[in-house]
Amino acid sequence: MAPILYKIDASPPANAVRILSDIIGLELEVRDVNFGVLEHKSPEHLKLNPMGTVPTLVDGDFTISESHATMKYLLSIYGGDKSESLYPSDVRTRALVDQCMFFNVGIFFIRLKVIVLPALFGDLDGPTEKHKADIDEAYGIVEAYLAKNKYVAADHLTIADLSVGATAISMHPLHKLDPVKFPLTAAWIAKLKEHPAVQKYLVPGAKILGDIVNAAWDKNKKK
Ligand SMILES: N[C@@H](CCC(=O)N[C@@H](CS)C(=O)NCC(=O)O)C(=O)O
Repeated sequence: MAPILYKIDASPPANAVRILSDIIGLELEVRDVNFGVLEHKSPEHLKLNPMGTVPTLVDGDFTISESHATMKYLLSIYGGDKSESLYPSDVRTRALVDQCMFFNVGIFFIRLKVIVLPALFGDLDGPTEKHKADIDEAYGIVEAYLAKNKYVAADHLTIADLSVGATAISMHPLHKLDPVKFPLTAAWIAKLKEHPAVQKYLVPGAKILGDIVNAAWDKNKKK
């Protein structure tokens, strides 16, 4: 039976998991979670994932949430010969992949989340100057990683690119990346966008997120 992925199309971390699944040829049964009625905070969903977030994955009798942990799990079980390049076993390369994944969890994605959730579920009517400065700082960190390797953690694509890339591509419609200030990041994003799985999930997902959040900002401005 295919693992079940609870997701929304607009979710960058859910799209990172879906891109990975495509790359390793793993079929997922996807189920939408209705954020409009707070289904992600329902007792049923909280039982699967106490954080009340997507993505959440159910693989038989095993449940895992948090996209970065989920991607490592899927690679270990289903990655086959793709595992070594996507999450290299060389200790230092793997440490650099982890570094980028933790940067995404703790810094980059959070800087997206703080301009999205308060717009959808509160009164935020656009990113403040502080939000924008924080996002630019995070773009600068990605730029510094890319000054060392062709991709964020190595000279080839790893799962770190899927996670950090999902945030970067989804952030762009909310606070544009300046290609003059961050040329390496702009070129890396353009390269990622050529990938068929990125085109299939992330490019449309980022557009949906951008449209929803921009509409929420406009609506909140009129309050
Ligand atoms: N670090 C987590 C973040 C998950 C997350 O925050 N997902 C968002 C959707 S993109 C969500 O479910 N937000 C609802 C909430 O935080 O209440 C991951 O990578 O899975």
